[in-house]
Amino acid sequence: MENIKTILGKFDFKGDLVSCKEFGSGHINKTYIAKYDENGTEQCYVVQRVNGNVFKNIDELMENVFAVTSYLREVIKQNGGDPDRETLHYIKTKDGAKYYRGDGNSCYRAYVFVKDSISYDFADTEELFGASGIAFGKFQRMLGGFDSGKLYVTIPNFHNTIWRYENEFLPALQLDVKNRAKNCEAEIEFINSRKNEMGKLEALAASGEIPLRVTHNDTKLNNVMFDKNTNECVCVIDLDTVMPGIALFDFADAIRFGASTAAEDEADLSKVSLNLDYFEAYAKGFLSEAGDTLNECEKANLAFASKLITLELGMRFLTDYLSGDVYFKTDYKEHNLVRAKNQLALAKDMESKMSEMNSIILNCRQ
Ligand code: ADP
Ligand code: GN1
Ligand code: MG
Repeated sequence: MENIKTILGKFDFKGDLVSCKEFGSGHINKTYIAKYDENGTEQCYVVQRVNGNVFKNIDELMENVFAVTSYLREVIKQNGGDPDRETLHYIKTKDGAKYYRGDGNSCYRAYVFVKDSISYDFADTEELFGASGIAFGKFQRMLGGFDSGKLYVTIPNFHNTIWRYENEFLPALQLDVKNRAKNCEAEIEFINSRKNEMGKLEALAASGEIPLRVTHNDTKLNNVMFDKNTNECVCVIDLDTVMPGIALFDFADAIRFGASTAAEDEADLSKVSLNLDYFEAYAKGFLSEAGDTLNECEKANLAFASKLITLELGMRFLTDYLSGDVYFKTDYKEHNLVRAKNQLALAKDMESKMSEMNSIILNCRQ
């Protein structure tokens, strides 16, 4: 495979290369931060190798991200904001292409590192987490006028939980290629016993009660950049899964990741629960921006969606464990099983707190 310096040379970056390091804690792509010196001024760029196993059509993916970021730039300008800081700025290759296709079909794309920004894997305070709710709510609101039908579906059925159950989980369980099903009987039972609720949001979308909107689909806390001096939200990143979708999942995925009392791969399940104060802080932030965009049916399902996506992620991690760890990056042999147990414990805790979660949403709406 080409070395990273050769890849960097394909992009239209300014100045001389000073350093390039691998960076970030994402489960899918490989991210590098490259520092350049342009006549004494530091310029930083993010270069990513896109995971071709996950994203089958990079042309469509890059069309989506260019379309959405161009649209956001205009909205941000109209609102008097700074488009260079408040949305991603992709850099084309020296040949004018949206990405570089290297050896072995590997694809790389680049954008400007958001200056003086930082991302967090865990929010130390509910204020910080609430601020990320404002960021994703604003993202939803700013894209309210963008026709979602113009976007390609980069990963079909991405948050179609019942589809994932029937077409990914059950086949993986039946094949059981690594003979691992015996290690997770309780988790399999937990998932199977919740089959009936997996199709609820899809059914509401099919009946038209929930509309398809432009959605981010991967609203983890570490997909928001904060100002490293003031901790204000600057920009939403990781736009690979921007597609037509159900907006509820953008709220829900952020809760799943950021309102848990433990990391997504914490093995000690006694530490895993939903922090209701964090849930409330995020709901307030998100609804303050996106509240007018969402309809009644969407608002009524925010708490349920949080539990559903947590169940979905538990099922996705378990599917990958059963399949021999072929999708998510893992650091050790049982990593996906630990993640699955963690997510299912969190979903169970949310079930016990569902009426409190619903009351919090009702209060935030008043
Ligand atoms: P992944 O799909 O692997 O999660 P991301 O696009 O989220 O990849 O990038 C991984 C990490 O790199 C982010 O969590 C963030 O810390 C950092 N990062 C990505 N893009 C930028 C950017 N434009 N400016 C600053 N940091 C960035
Ligand atoms: C992946 O790339 P990253 O780490 O932001 C995954 C999400 C999961 C998440 C779980 C394209 O996101 O769907 O929710 O891991 N992205 C894709 O941490 O599958
Ligand atoms: Mg990410």
